[in-house]
Amino acid sequence: MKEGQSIIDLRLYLVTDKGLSRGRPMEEIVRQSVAAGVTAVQLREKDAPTREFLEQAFALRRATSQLFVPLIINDRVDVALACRADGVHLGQSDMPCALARGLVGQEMIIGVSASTLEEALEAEADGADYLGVGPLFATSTKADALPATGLDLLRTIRRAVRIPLVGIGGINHQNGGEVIRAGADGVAVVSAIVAGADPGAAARALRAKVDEALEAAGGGTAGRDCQAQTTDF
Ligand code: TZP
Ligand code: MG
Repeated sequence: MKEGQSIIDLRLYLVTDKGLSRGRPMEEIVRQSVAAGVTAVQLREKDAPTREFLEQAFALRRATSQLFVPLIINDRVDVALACRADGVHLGQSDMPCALARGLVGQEMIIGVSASTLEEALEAEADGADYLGVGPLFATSTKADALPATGLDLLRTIRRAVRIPLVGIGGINHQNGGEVIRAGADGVAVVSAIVAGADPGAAARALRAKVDEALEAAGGGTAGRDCQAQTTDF
């Protein structure tokens, strides 16, 4: 990868949560929000049995391929491989990044969650393609979320690693710009889009803040020279 080039456009990264979708099909929320500026989608299914997780993964694989946005699967390397996702996102209690890399090969994107500088450095050394840093702000979306780290963690990690960073946790259109100004290449959001009465309007408002902040910062790594990795399906 060339310096300053990212393999995934992280500017506005939608993370799904069926429990917050007010009964609306996730494909519909994905379509509306991608049309309004979401650049990447992560399927996050914390409670679904494997069969159900796979069904949702194949449904979102079809939708995201049609929409030309990458699909990342949360937690499960096997589900990511089975549905030919563009990537997998691993937390600190999931399969270690280095082992996952051995299974998925060099082409698949691997994202890793980091809540400390040490975790960030380790993930980069282990071959992660991007980091999800947080929870930056208080959130009720993740049951076992650590206390909010604040933006200083993001600033510290930005200075220490070269791979793209996405902030996560309690991000909305009011604080999204600050997250970019603190060094993130993009923002990952669940409730601000998924739980919104109008997911498209929420995505549009967030994307405008992200773009404004990236523009002022001279463009983040994810915002320039992105190579589309979307798999045909
Ligand atoms: N990881 C850290 S915080 C979080 C995850 C999955 C939840 C973020 O959800 P929200 O609704 O955007 O605060
Ligand atoms: Mg996980």
